[in-house]
Amino acid sequence: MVKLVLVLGDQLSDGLSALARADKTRDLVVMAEVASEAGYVRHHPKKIAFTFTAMRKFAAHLRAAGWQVVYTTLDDPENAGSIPAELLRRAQEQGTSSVLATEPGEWRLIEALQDMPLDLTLLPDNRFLCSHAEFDTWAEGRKVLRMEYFYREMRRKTGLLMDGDTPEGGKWNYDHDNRKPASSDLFRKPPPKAHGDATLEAVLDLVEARFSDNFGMLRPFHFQTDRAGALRALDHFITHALPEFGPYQDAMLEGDPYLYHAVIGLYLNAGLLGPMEVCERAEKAYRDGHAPLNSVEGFIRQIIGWREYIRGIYFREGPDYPRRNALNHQRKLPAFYWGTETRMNCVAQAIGQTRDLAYAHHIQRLMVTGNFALLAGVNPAEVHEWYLAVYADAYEWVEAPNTVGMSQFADGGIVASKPYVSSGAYIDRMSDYCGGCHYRVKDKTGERACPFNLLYWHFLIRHRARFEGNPRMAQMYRTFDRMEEGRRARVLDEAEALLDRLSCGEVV
Ligand code: FAD
Ligand code: DLZ
Ligand code: SF4
Repeated sequence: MVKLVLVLGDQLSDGLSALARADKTRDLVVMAEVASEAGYVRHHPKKIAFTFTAMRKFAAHLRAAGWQVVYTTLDDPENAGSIPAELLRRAQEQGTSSVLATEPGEWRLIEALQDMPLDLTLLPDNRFLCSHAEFDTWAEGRKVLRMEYFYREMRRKTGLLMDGDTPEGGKWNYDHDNRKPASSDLFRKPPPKAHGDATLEAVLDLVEARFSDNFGMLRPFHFQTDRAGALRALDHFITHALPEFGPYQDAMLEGDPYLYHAVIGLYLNAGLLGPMEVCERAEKAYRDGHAPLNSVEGFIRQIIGWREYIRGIYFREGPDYPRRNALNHQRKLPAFYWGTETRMNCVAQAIGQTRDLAYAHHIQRLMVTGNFALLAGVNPAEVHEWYLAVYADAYEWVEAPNTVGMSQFADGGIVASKPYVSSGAYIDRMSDYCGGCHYRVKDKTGERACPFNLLYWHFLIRHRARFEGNPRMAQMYRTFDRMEEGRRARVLDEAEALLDRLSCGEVV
């Protein structure tokens, strides 16, 4: 019997397990642009355009390679609206009930596929380096699941940057050589822009017609949309940015959204690049003397360490993970996350860039927008929905543990050993944002006091019972307790007043 072979919008890889199991001469590949996937959050228009264009080009690529592909566009009058409904429609059309699929990256869709009245074979996603079983074996019996130890296992498993049984250079982690602040003469050639073509233009028109109310600018559209383009972006990164990747990972600079970041997350997550090929290219750059060890190790750690670890947590913790709220934060997400005015320059820069590019780098996500939401006590489910919507690389398996766990501490400390909170001083040290801000980063109280300064103490004090005993936070509590009493009261009162203004929708 003919089998339907499902290929989702983030499964655009030749070696996908469902394709590997199928018979090209008999089976039928099913791909569909559907309202349910395009609308389960209000995705950034650039993310939708990237996904649809890359899907259409991958379908053409499969056809050229001899596959039979049935492809449903979003505006097809027969479109059944969801992935399971499309599979049912195609199953009836073809007189089959057999479906081969690679496990989707979201519980939501896994459950929807399992509920279909069709004979489903769900295969492991072979594009990751660590299987669910391997992750569980590593996690079993450990009190805490720290990424650093997982990462060492992955180095041993892949052999990347290994010198026999020992890590290259004698150390596993070279982060102490990294974390340089931004200086205004930092300059990197921005990633290559995609050239327009008929497929992209048709999708841009469709997305403009259907999703122009979503937050985010569709044009100019700059992402690559096929494997050849993704490989060009990777080449560009290895040549122009990797050598400085380590030192400037945490830097932020107004007007330079990318600095020395790779800007390949969306290609990796959609399947246009594979994690091993990316890391092998980086390792070769080191062995050829083109990039130093601290940068290459730092980059490889993000991919075989963080990326695989985060996925392991998502699948190990189960479908309720995105709804966790360990700190019982209930505030609504402030409107400025969707582009209304804010006087905080760092936040305005990170969100403005997100609106224009569907991209912000890790420290902007963690220490600016994430930090503010955590300090202000925003409901993590709303923060999660925002991050899932606005970034071109966002899928729940990777976004939720980063947001709910790492950034909002809403999983109670599975991913992060302490909350990622900071006052304005951190942002000032790592960026040039504060110079152009309405607020004064040096002011701890008063009309122009930096909101991060006020809310930092408010956060620590309202969660004192939970965090005071954490050895990594004890010093912060001692610092607060050493402040003069009147000053302590003033800080907390002003923080309360700021939160009230936020609740009333005043510009903050
Ligand atoms: P680089 O900084 O150049 O890093 C190279 C690659 O390493 C990335 O492309 C990515 O594949 C991987 N990587 C780095 N850090 C992480 C991490 N913490 N988790 C997983 N992979 C990582 N990443 C996503 O891919 N999708 C998301 O939806 C996402 N949401 C995030 C939400 C929050 C609140 C935070 C703090 C981080 C989030 N990240 C997410 C992780 C990280 O910010 C992005 O992977 C990175 O910014 C992508 O840009 P880049 O390709 O330039 O990455
Ligand atoms: C992100 C996305 C969007 C916007 N649209 C589609 C779509 O129409 N069809 C599809 O197959 N996939 C789409 N995707 C990617 C899916 O949302 C993704 O496969 C799941 O979230 C699982 O990770
Ligand atoms: Fe951000 Fe505060 Fe600096 Fe303004 S002063 S840019 S709000 S850290």
